[in-house]
Amino acid sequence: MSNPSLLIKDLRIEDAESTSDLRIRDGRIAAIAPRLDPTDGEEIVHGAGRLALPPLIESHVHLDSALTAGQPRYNETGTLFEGIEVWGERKRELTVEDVKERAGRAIRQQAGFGIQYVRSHVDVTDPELTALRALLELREELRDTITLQLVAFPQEGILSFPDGPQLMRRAAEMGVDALGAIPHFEFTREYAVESLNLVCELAAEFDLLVDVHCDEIDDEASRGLETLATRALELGLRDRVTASHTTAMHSYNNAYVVRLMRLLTLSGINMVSNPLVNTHLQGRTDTYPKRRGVTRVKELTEAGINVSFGQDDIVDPWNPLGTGNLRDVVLNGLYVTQMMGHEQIRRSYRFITHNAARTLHLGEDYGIDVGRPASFVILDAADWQEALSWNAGLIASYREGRLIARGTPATREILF
Ligand code: 17E
Ligand code: FE2
Repeated sequence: MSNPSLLIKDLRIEDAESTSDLRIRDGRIAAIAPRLDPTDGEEIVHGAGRLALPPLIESHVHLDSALTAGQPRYNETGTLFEGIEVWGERKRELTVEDVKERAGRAIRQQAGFGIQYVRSHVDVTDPELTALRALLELREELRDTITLQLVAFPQEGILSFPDGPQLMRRAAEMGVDALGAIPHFEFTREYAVESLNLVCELAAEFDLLVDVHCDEIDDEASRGLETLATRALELGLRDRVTASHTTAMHSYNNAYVVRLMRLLTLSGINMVSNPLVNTHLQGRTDTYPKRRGVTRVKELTEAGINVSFGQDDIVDPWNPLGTGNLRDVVLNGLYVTQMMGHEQIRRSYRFITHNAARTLHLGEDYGIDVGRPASFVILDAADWQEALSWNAGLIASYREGRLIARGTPATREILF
């Protein structure tokens, strides 16, 4: 048959009250209706009332370090800073093959949970830029199946690292999607400000996105975010800029946050929170009470600022556990930010779908709608609350009409 189409019956699309049938033709969604009758020779799949979501999006992960936990040693203090030291040791051993093999494995794990879009930070504080070369190759090899966005991430600083500014420019020339910074790790507040100015200007020059590891520290005096948001506003970069982590915002005084919220709203920037890993890394200098160290997701969301959730790490010096499954991140995120109201839970899949799509600038091709590419996932649950509670497995992941990952429904037998 020259023009096969596929009819999937009985799917709950996002948070719809009732189920729909969905037709895929030529890699696009051709129709959605409460009931569609099969055409001649059309293949039929029974959705059985299961949940369909737009593809899941990992908006913040470090694939260059994925699956290296214990190499050469474990991070026993659980601090960000010991993680950076351990990674600094492992980094000396990197080869292109090593990075591609681990990152490729991690991406396939992610795909098994329904992820199709991944923004990975890549450490560029390496004169050889080995990890970046590896991930640029992987981005090309996977391009038809998984969208990989790469952020040039200066793990050991820009102004505080030998040739840091030149390495950022080289990364921009090599074709990264976004530029990062790490103001709270620079030697001085002045360097922090200068590094943010530098990446915003470089991003404007190369027409790149910006995604900064911003104020990932429990220091209430760490205020990179106000500088980043101001540059985003004044250079007109606006929602092309993202502030990741912003854990210091947990510790800011409320009077300052009121002033900051106005600026954040004006600037239009996106925020990414990594609740699972930051509850592990932050609060490490506290005795009791011990801070949670997660940015103010509830208040930001209520103010209309776009927030997504990321995994941050998969089995590396900053997170010894994890699989890449974003469900764990959303579950932890809702508990730790106390976003446990009924509507907050119902809408929480947006942290790993629509909100993340805005941050990644995926545009009009993203979402389950007639005329758009037939890219979506089916999870083994009747709705999102059930998927979240039961850690529902993936049934199918379609990318432009092509099945790229699948699973079988989990069964349990209670033997009494
Ligand atoms: N590097 C960093 O600076 N912060 C993190 N959370 C990770 C790596 C995972
Ligand atoms: Fe990170």
